[in-house]
Amino acid sequence: MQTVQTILEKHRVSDSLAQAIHCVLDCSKEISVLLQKGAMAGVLGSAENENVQGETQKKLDVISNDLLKERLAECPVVAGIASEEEDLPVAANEDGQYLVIYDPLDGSSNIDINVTVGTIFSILPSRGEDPSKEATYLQNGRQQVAAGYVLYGPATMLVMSTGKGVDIFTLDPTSNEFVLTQEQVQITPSTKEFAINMSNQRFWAEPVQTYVSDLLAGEEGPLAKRYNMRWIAAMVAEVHRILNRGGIFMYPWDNREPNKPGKLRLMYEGNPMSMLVEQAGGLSVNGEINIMDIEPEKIHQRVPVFLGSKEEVEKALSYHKA
Ligand code: FBP
Repeated sequence: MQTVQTILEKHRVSDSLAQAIHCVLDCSKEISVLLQKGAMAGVLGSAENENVQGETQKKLDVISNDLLKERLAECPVVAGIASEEEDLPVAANEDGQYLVIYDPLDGSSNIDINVTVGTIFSILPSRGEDPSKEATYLQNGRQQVAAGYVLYGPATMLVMSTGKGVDIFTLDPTSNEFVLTQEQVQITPSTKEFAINMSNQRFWAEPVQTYVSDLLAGEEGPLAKRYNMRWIAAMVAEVHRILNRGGIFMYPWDNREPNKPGKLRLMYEGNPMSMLVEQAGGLSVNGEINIMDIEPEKIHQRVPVFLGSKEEVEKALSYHKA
């Protein structure tokens, strides 16, 4: 039985980075218990507050955010944190080597209906810069030293990369240990499955309109293939499906708010998921370039996302270049 620590040692990950990762994972185990208790623990429903994105927070958004913030602040190797639920970065330990950026509960709209959600994390080097300053965190996705998510579904699972491939672990409820269950996962290059919120179709730009209508045209259409569709409304669950059986996940720009490039956030959704997808042989782009090559300008900036099976994402990209 191989645990997270076994794999971190196998990949020669430094003790300090391992410490930061274990801090995130210990919090995720507590979040998993809270989600399983749900209404019994009185943690379902809205918190009646709005976050910096103008979204109504769920009670568990706030609880999981505070738990991670408190624990990471106590972890000596962590210089600072940034979160979907925090307007500004939070400085932690002056001598800390790492910045931890996270989405405490991705897929929040699923919490009250007992559907899969997850915690997404991205770890960057602090470079001795001031962790209370937003600029310190504005590093492109290729600077990530680790990225992953914990999926709270029928099983609680961890998917992680430290730049040496992607490994998947399952939380053993008996030992409360994440145990390795899939090693060095690779995404199939081609697929017959796509995920996009079709209800936004009328707002999409022409390349996405054309590509998606060709997907829907099936065998008789220009792509000459019958595609199936999925939408779980939780990016963690979509990416997990793609790591396991291929596919393409899209959340494109749309003209509802023309100046807002899509819904998903670059620093704590786009970049960590892109590191996992690329490390597993897939592709992740914004319609023009690889997401991890984008130079960030703001902690909460948004990014259009097209990720998954390499050949299919290249196909989607070709519609943008046509
Ligand atoms: P949160 O992190 O606020 O939950 O938002 C992101 C997200 O829930 C993604 O996980 C998911 O892919 C998408 O928004 C769902 O969007 P929509 O509500 O348009 O279906």
